[in-house]
Formats: sequence, C-alpha cells, structure tokens
Amino acid sequence: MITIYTDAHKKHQPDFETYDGIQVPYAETASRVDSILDELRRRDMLEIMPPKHFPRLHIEAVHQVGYIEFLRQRTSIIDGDTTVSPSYFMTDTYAPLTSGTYEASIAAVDAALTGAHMITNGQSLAYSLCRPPGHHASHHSLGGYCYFNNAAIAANYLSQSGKVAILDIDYHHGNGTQDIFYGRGDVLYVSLHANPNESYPYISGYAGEKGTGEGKGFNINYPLALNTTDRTYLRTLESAVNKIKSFNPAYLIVSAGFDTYNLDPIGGFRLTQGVYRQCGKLIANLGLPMLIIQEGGYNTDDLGILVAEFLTGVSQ
Ligand code: Q9C
Ligand code: ZN
Repeated sequence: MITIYTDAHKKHQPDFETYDGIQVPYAETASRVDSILDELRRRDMLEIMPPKHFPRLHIEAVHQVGYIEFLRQRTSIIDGDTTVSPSYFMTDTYAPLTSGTYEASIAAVDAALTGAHMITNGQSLAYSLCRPPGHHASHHSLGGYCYFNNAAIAANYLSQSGKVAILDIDYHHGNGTQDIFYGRGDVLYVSLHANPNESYPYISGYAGEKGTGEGKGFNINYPLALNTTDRTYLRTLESAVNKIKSFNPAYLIVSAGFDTYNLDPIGGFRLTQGVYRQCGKLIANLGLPMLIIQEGGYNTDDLGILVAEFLTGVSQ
C-alpha cells in the first residue's frame, strides 16, 4: 500500500478550538498521524511516497480565490505559536489558524492530488494521509478542523478523466463536499454519518438533500442514529456501495474518517475494531481504482489499528 505523506502537517498545531466561546483542547492533533504511521510500520504495511507540489489552479477550481488568499495572508501575519480564531470565511469555530496552517493545508492538498495523479496513471489503490482533514471545508468556508477540501479537490481533478464517486465514511456529514458537488451530475457524493439533528455539523446531512439541477439524484445521505452498531453500519454501507455500482464511476474516492469507532472521544457510534476490515472489503468489491483520503478519527491510542484494518480490508 502506498501512503502519500509529508510531515509538513506538523506546522499546524492549534492550541484550542472554540466551543460556545470557550477555548477547549484541540482534538485534531498531530499525534493522530504518529498513531497511523506507527501501526502501519509495525505491520510492515508502510511504503511512504512524498507528495508532489501541484499548481494552485486545482484548488481554485473548488475554492474561491478570495478565501484561499484570506488563508494565505491572514496566517502569514500570525506571530510565533499564537492560535487565532478567525472571524470570516467560517462555518463554525472548530478551525483555528496558526502561522503554519496555510502551508500544512497546501501540503495536504498536494498529498490528495498526488494520489489522484497516481490513480490516473494506472495505480489501482493509494492512501493519502492528509492532515488537516478536508470534508467540512466548502467553496469559501473553513470549519470542523478543515481548511481546503482535499477529497473534493482530488475528485474534481479526477473528474477530467471520468465520472467520480466519493464515499464519505467519517462520523460527521461532509457538508463541504456535499456543497461543492451539489449541482454536478458527474461526481456522486454518498455519505454515511451521524444524524445531523443530534450531531455536528447539524446544518446538513439529511436524507432529503439529494442534489439540485444536473446534480439532482447525485447526492445521497445516510444519516444514522447515535449508538449505531457494526451490523447496522455494514448493512447501510452495502446500500451505499450498491448506489455507487449503479452510478458506474471511473474512480472512487473514500473520505475515510475513523471517528465512528466506539472509543472515539468525539463520535457517538459503537463500531468495533473488527468492522473496519469488513468495510474495506465491501468497498474493494466494487473493483474500482480507489483513492483513500484521511479525514477524522480522534482516538489516538487506536486510530492506527483502525486505519491498518481498513487498509488490509481494501487490499484483500
Ligand atoms: N461539541 C472531522 O472529523 N467538534 N471534523 C464538535 C461538539 C467539531 C470533526 C464538538 C468536530 C469536527 C474532520
Ligand atoms: Zn469526523
């Protein structure tokens, strides 16, 4: 398994996120990545490839230029280790800025695009270990630990060579990815996530959100109840996979979050370690060229195990 990775993410280590005006510890830590790298190495599954740098036009195809420039300029004037809670271009207060946030976010996009490029060159499977994650970032807004939408940028890049399906298995609905492709019929967005009436991001993820215009029917949400178990999750994933099969895409992108785990400090599902390998197998059964993009997952003790199990499943 090729893991596309650079340690540029370490430039982004905010001290806090803001919850109802109160500063609380930042859950999206750099140590998440160590957990993943350590476990893949331990299992002899780690083959690191550094990302190549891609021109900004690929980001501009998805995000507003004013928003990209805001991130670049606002972070460039941040002093030392200060963490800034931005006032503009935000969906919520869970994506603070540091002096290295822009560079780290660009590196995460490069990891996603490098994976996408490899897939168009005949590689059947790649894993982009992106940090920060991306699926909550929309055309001109950050939120939920996300700045640039890595999966959306990779999907848009791949869409130049064929239809693309995005399967989002993070605990949270990928509001950014949904927004970006809501009017497009050439990119299918399918997401399994916690019911937005009881979980973040609250603003979207309902089953009735099906796309608009040419995109009508190409946005599929599976909201799931708190305490969802392996059995229900796998059954739902099977339906999602069947929708992707009917769409008949040339490429599959998986927005892979692991905050669905029963011991995740943020998520509210009850998935066990063993289910991630089964999820991987189910998805791999589609037989599509596949780019896996890292999203959430906050139990740093076990995150590496969950990722390794999933990657084992997709490789079988
Ligand atoms: N008390 C990702 O998994 N925190 N982002 C909600 C509510 C924000 C999650 C906490 C969660 C963002 C990529
Ligand atoms: Zn999440």
